[in-house]
Amino acid sequence: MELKNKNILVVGLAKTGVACARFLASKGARVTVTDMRAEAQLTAQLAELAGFEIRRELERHDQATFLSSDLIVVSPGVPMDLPQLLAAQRAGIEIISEIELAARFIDAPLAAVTGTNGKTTTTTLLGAIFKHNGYHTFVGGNIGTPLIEMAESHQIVDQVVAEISSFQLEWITSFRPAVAALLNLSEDHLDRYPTYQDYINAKLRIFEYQTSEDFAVLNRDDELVWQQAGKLAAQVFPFSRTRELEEGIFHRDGVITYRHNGHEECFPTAAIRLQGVHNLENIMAAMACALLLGCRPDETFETVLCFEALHHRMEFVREVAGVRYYEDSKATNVGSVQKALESFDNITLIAGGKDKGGAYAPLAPMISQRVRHLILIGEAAERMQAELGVLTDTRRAASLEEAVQMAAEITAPGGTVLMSPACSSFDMFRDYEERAQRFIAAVQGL
Ligand code: UMA
Ligand code: ADP
Repeated sequence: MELKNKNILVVGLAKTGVACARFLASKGARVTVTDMRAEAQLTAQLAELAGFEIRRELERHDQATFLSSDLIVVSPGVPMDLPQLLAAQRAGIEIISEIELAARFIDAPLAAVTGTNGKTTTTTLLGAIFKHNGYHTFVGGNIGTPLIEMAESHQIVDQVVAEISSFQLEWITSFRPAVAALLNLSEDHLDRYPTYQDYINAKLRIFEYQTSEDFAVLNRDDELVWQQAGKLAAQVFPFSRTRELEEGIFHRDGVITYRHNGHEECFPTAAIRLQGVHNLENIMAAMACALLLGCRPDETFETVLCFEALHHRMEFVREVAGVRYYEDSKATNVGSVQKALESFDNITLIAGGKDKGGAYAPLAPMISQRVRHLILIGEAAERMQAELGVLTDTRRAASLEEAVQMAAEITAPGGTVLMSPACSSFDMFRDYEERAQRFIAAVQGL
């Protein structure tokens, strides 16, 4: 792809925009960056562009700039229906996402992981497996390091592992992973997509440019995911924790079995540290991707055995007066909270935050069965109370600290206090990490 002297517009100037602008400028393109934020809010980003000749258009998106570009590269946080993008699309201007740009400059095989939940855990594990197998591995994508940073760094890499979000897939035109895993599908990001189906369609694009030489690793136990199996060009490789498979990877009676082309490998699960049924799914998906791309079984499973849970995903904080406190700040949708509730009994659940527009009703059976007390915080509290409040003792708290205090007062010994919000954090916190730290501090203070 020739970039020299092309007029390229980068939309959004956060991590992705900075990395794209630097890469494109270093290739000799005439780069403009545009962001709705003002210069004062972008000091750190602009400092990273120092030394590069890059035009800026801040606090606005000028339609004329979009229309006079040869190519537009869009950050994941910029919605697809931005009027300036739609106008450029109508004018026939090429628009791509950052992962599309990066993939055009990546030679190494690509393993891509998507799904509503478990992406970061699976991607991190898969990266660790490749590294333990001796591959020079780059791990990036939605996990926090834009893929284009790899292209910019000139590292020698023989395997790329990418966490991929629906947002990043919106503007792809050839992105083709050698292996792509779809972990699960449940409602999320309905503040960005008009319908749940639009969100699903965006996610499914991960398979769009695969051919019969590639693999699609699919969750056999997730009906919505499995419905796609017949529609894909890639070879389908299922994983299951409920049924035996002729071809695929499955769990039964404490053993993970991998079957591919008449060959079988067995791995006993007793010594695995990662807890929870959902993590068994993540493990099988990561193992499938690794083994299909040539990793050795022994090294692969050694990595699985050593792998610990990532922070802020159902993490144990402390036991106080016979009550165990867990922090699951990364649970920002109903699907992840459901898995957390499946893991405990006798729960005091602290939930709420910024509403993403989905229904909370799918939590109803688990709330009725397992949640003794529900404490709601944040903007979503009212809607959650309306959908779930009749099912159990439900209260409101004005802050996370008040919620923790309330939980400590009402939870009987033997119970579990779980913060698993089902919402994003931006109404009350900088991000999910700050929400986690505030919860931990409140629990430590009890
Ligand atoms: N902006 C505009 N105009 C708009 C909208 C936004 O100018 O109409 C600007 C904003 O002011 C901001 C920039 O565009 O400066 C948005 O950038 P961004 O949100 O894409 O932020 P990045 O730092 O580039 O982060 C993105 C991903 N962000 C999102 O998908 C929202 C990061 O995923 C990802 O780690 C990073 O690229 C590297 O690939 C975050 C995320 O929340 C963690 N992802 C979602 C999730 O996991 O649920 C999908
Ligand atoms: P993602 O990157 O997709 O957000 P994470 O690995 O960061 O995934 O986990 C996010 C939340 O989802 C955490 O609350 C975690 O406990 C939960 N989770 C992890 N894996 C799964 C899974 N396979 N199914 C459902 N929930 C999961």
